[in-house]
Amino acid sequence: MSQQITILNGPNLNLLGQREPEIYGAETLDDVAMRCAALGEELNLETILRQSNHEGALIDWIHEARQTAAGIIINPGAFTHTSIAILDALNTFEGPVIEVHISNVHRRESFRHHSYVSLRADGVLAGFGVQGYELALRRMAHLLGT
Ligand code: DHK
Repeated sequence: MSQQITILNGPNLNLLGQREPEIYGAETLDDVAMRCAALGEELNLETILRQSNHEGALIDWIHEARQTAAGIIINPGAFTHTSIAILDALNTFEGPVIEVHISNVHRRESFRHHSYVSLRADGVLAGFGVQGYELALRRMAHLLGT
């Protein structure tokens, strides 16, 4: 039976494809979900992609993942830079956690340079566009030995 990977997305990522395409690209979050599902099949991983603009919803899904998922891939959006609560939730999760940023946050405003989530993440991808999600999934397969 394939292991499940929860792919979580934070605020404004529902507008992927429409929002600042020069920074975040033209592909939508549905495109990302489809690409990850296809790659997941190859890697024998079942992917569940979710997005919320609300911090508490992301925290609830992290708690749920404790029972259902082998790993978490997370793009927390702006909560990356502000949310100790999301960090605390991720610290309750035992499997691998990979943090993804579509843009290269280190080439942007200084407030994007710090990540609370990185204190927990086993790996961080930034600046690979939406391809970062697939790269994270490949790394997840390696870490889980699938
Ligand atoms: C997405 C966001 O919404 C920003 O708030 C982060 C991240 C960067 C990204 O590159 O995917 O600062």
